[in-house]
Amino acid sequence: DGNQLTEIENYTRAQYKEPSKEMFGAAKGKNLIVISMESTQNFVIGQKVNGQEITPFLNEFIKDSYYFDNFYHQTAQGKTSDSEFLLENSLYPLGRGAVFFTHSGNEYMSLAERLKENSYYTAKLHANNKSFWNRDVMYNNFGYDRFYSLPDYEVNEENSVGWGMKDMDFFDQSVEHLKAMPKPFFAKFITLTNHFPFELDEEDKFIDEFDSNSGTLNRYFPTVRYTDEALKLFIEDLKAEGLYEDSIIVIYGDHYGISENHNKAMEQYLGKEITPFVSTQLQRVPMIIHIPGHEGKTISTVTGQIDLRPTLLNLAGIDTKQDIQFGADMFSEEQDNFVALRDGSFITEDVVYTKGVCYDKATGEPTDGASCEPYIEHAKNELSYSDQIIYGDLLRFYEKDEE
Ligand code: GP9
Ligand code: MN
Repeated sequence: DGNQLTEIENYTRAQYKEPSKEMFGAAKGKNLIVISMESTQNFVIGQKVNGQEITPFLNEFIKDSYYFDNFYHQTAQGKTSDSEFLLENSLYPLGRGAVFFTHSGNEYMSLAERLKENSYYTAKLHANNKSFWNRDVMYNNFGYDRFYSLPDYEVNEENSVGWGMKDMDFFDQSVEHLKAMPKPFFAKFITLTNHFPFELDEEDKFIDEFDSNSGTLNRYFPTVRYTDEALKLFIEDLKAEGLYEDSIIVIYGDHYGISENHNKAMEQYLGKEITPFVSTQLQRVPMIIHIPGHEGKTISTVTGQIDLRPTLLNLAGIDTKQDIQFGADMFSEEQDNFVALRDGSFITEDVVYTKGVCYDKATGEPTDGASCEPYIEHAKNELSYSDQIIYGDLLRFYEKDEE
């Protein structure tokens, strides 16, 4: 009930982190282009396979952007939809099932809604069936002005592979949609080609497959490389259309692509044993924010998808102090360097806690539990408060204070 919400509100407000003065409003009035990269983990960034770069475009783009190299996905069974849920609400997805299906009728305070209140046009772009993951229903709830889905694209045999439309064609056709949108817009893209089972046509293979006992991991590298190329062409198009200088561009990975079933092959690629510590570190996904006129900078604060909403709103110059959310602005000087994963694992500056074992980050070896002890309760509280909001549909009781 309402009292339960008050307790949670007190908790989230106590966690509130002041935005960085320098970054607050840095993207005010600009278009916001957010791209969710299917199944892209951070271990491919800056790396090679068979002597060939896996993400040559992103490696260059990062030099000119803010790059968060300790950014974790926090998704569970809802996969891509969970990452969307995190972005919109700064709430944790559920431990079981997909909240996009189970709680699509709840009251939320979405990112899209807040941007709309501040006169942004809001759109989702994803060339798949609109009802996949119950997206059409959930996007309506989140208040999106428009969902460009399958019927908004010309999809044929030629420009499809695997799950559907190829990323290059998707971006190419999406530029026309962008041009038609009122400004400023918030446009959220979801790529598709780098999805299990990682199929590609011959002409789209820019690098060779890896050679291991896992066909999945072997094929993963060329499909990641393909999406990297698609992003490069998209950015070139944005420049040609005069949209690049007026937009901030955010690119991040939705969730892992290579599951623990492929550990043997991953060990071969990484050249090291995959302990639970390494597995947890592999849950990092790329996180890149490009702001025109800003120099590139790598930021190693421990952050996660839960932090996207406050970060993006603050960049747009929109205050979130009164909002119920579990993340914090990633540029804040007060950032607490703490990320809870959905399974109760957590990461801080010094430790990784997973499957009941506390690891020293510097050595990757198990360490005295005392270094993790203070955070175990904190991780549980985070997840449980967020779950209470979802299960009780508590945001319907939320009332904004008078300013
Ligand atoms: C489907 C795409 C993939 O439209 O977003 O979803 P996933 O299987 O990664 O959750
Ligand atoms: Mn996905």
